Amino acid sequence: MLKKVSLLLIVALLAVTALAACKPAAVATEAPVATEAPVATEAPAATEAPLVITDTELNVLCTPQEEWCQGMKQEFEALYGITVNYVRMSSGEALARIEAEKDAPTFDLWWGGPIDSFVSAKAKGLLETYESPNFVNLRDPELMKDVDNQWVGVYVGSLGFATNTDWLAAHPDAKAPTSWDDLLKPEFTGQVMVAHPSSSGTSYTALATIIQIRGEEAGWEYIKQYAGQMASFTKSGAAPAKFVCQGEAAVAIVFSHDTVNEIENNQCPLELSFPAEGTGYEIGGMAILKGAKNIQAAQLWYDWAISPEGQSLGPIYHAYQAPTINGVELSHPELLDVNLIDYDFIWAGENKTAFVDKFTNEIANAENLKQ
Ligand code: S7P
Repeated sequence: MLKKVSLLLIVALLAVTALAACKPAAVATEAPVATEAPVATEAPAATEAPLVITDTELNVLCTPQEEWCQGMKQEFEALYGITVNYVRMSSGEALARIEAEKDAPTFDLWWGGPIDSFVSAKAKGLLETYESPNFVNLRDPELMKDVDNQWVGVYVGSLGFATNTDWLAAHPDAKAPTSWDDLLKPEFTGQVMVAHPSSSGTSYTALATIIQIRGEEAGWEYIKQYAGQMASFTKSGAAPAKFVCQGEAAVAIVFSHDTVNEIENNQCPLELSFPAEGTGYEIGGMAILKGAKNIQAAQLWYDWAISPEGQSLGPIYHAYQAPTINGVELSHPELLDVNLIDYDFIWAGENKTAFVDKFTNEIANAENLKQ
């Protein structure tokens, strides 16, 4: 069940793979295009007629951190001269919104958030099929792309624990947790924070990880005890690291790249650790939504987001997830050099509604979540 994804393997893969053939679209838009747009790494063939893009705007539902959403918007606008309107929402909220709007969608494209939610959205008939020419760039197409081309992976990140080092200094007998069982220790009662799985993809990744490691019966038993250790549940997945940074609790369960961001850019006194018996990970997804009005612009973003140009932007905006494509260096390869479980994204996505309902109805409701 457990699978070690080694740094060496990833680095070797990246090393042996030459800069992947990015197939940028030959584009002619009606809107002004930046004159120095670094679109083409390959000149289009002389006979190839440029694709005429008539869309002038793109509506993006953006699930990663705000700074990265804003950065991607600006980069895309500068490159293609298409206005990007985006709204940032956590995964659970995003899925609920897409479902509620399925007959008249506001958004054209959904970018980011664990693919469990995209698997769930596909099962509900909410996603459009698109076969991107840039699928050839993917490091592991079998894992990182839907079999029917309804979603694709745009980044990878591991789940970890972030412990406040000032709290550790004030509690010399306590240590940063290095197993899921450590979270149940008496010193952590009322000192752990995680988001609620109904709103957050991060938290759902933690829940599905535990059930995959322990099996349904023991997993749910553990989850009941784990929920009893919480100081509170938050709405957004990355928020617990911010609250723990401020000393509101001792330990946060968050994606490890979000902890790195808090340490490196916000001077947070946090120690990053991982459960030695295995931790879950996310593949951040992307999909064009059924009924999208600006389909050409959505396809342009889609191709760009799985090109080396699009995927090398993350660290500029303090996003340290690993790329899903060849030809882009990992900013923090150590975050994947941990004991990752062989996370079953399809199983997790297909069970998402049932597991979230069970958690909400039987363990902790989603009222009064911390923002
Ligand atoms: O902050 C980046 C990130 O951790 O946010 C996404 C996250 O799941 C979205 O927030 P929610 O947990 O609130 O849904 C991750 O995909 C991403 O790596």
